[in-house]
Amino acid sequence: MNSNFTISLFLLAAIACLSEGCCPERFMQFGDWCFHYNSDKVNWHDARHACERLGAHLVSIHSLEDSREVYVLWKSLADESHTNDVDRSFWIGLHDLSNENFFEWSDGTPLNYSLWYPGEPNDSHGEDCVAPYNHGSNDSARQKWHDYGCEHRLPYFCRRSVIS
Ligand SMILES: *[C@@H]1O[C@H](CO)[C@@H](O)[C@H](O)[C@H]1NC(C)=O
Ligand SMILES: *[C@@H]1O[C@H](CO)[C@@H](O)[C@H](O)[C@H]1NC(C)=O
Ligand SMILES: *[C@@H]1O[C@H](CO)[C@@H](O)[C@H](O)[C@H]1NC(C)=O
Ligand SMILES: [Ca+2]
Ligand SMILES: [Ca+2]
Repeated sequence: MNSNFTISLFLLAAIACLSEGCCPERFMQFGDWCFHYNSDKVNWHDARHACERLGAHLVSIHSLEDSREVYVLWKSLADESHTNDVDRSFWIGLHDLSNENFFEWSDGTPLNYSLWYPGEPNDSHGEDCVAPYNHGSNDSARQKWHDYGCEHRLPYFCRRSVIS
């Protein structure tokens, strides 16, 4: 390929990134973030490592807005029949693997907001990983979290910042 042409393409891509930010391959931009959704069901540890291999982390949630953003995005990607199905939810980055009942986000951000489903977390048989429960009669109930066994296999969401 002609090198001037290559340089022009590179510049065009750089200008596009400057005006709207941009996401690496396999990510889609939504708001200020790049998201990668994988519908393959894997355990929490595999989900965490898959995100890290992509230069990202499992999503963390710091407000009701964050939660809605992720849940709405998930609904647009998942089959309609997956809503209200606990085993079709998705892993997020919250866990209490280090200290029981001390929940932390895998991306290192502080736990400054929580959205537990009533009665959760209940550490039933040692549950240490967190997902939206995806259970209830409407989206505001379904996006609430429950602790769940880390060995369960769920789809997952990775998130990283846009390339600037
Ligand atoms: C909670 O932490 C996140 C991530 O560090 C930060 O962006 C957000 O502003 C914080 N929210 C509050 C209410 O402190
Ligand atoms: C959603 O459902 C829950 C119970 O599943 C109920 O308590 C709540 O009022 C409902 N919220 C809305 C906005 O309909
Ligand atoms: C604890 O939570 C799980 C869902 O995370 C639920 O299936 C289970 O029934 C709950 N156990 C009790 C005793 O409430
Ligand atoms: Ca636990
Ligand atoms: Ca639970």
